[in-house]
Amino acid sequence: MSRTLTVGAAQMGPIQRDHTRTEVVERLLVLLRRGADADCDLVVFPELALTTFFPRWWSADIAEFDHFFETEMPGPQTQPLFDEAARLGVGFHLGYAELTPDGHRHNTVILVERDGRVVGHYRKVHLPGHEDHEPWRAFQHLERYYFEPGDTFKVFAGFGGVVGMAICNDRRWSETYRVLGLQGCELALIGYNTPVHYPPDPSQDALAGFHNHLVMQAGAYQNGMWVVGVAKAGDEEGCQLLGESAIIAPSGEIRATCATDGDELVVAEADLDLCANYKDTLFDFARYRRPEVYGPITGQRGVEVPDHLTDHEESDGGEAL
Ligand code: ING
Repeated sequence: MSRTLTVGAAQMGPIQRDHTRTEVVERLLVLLRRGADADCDLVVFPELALTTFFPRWWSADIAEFDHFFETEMPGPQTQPLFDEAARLGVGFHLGYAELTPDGHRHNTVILVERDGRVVGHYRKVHLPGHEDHEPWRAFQHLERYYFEPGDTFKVFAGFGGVVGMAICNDRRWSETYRVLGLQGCELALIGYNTPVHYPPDPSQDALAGFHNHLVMQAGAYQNGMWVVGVAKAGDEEGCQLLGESAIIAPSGEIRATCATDGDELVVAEADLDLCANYKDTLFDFARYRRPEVYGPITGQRGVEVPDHLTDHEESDGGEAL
């Protein structure tokens, strides 16, 4: 029996600081219904899909931004999304800022099955940016101030296969895909809010789109998994966020990508059995991977290279460093 899923990447345009949850949930409902009309089994919403990307601002009182956080999921304002999804029989993935009852703050996503069952949650492991106010920046990227990191990558049984989740900066780290891949992940869902401008190195700005697809296509291919990357895009409070949401096959091919920076749904048929074409051949980890060779990779930049290895003379491979 085919395990083909109809997947919708539900890209969102910008959410401004004063947009209410009710306004945003209404936009999510429109995208969800479009997904249902396209016979989607699963609609993937972005990272922090309920609010503007508030870590772009510094606040000395961290609690000043608590209104951007959800203390329950679903809560009164998000319940309509859960109800409508269950009524339509469409599953969804939703990113949000989580404030736990004991006061911990996480950048979190939830995955909900077509019958309304919560499949699982994930808390962002790789928090980019900086911990303290850095006024030199055109805008802040204070995820390391507002959030505590998650501590595990998990996979879940759902949608007829093995589903994993990651968030935004996680997609830039090859370990993310490999740790999910080693657990048999067939479909990785990755929401993102990516400013096009990168203050520490503006030379990367022009490559933002290239790097976005590069890392997800590589991760998909090298681990034989589908990758669905979904943006919150457009001009948010003067900060341009990258769009180019994409549905990527285990071959690394892009099967669908958004053309706008607004609310846009793109759909693709994801045959989960296609993963085996790669997991059982080229990337048969059990047969070909050499973890005993890799060891606990502890090397780091800045290792002194002995002179004799930098003289560029022909060598017979020489001694290892
Ligand atoms: N955003 C960015 C991301 O990793 C970033 C951080 C911006 C990295 C620009 C590099 C360049 O896509 C989040 N939210 O992680």
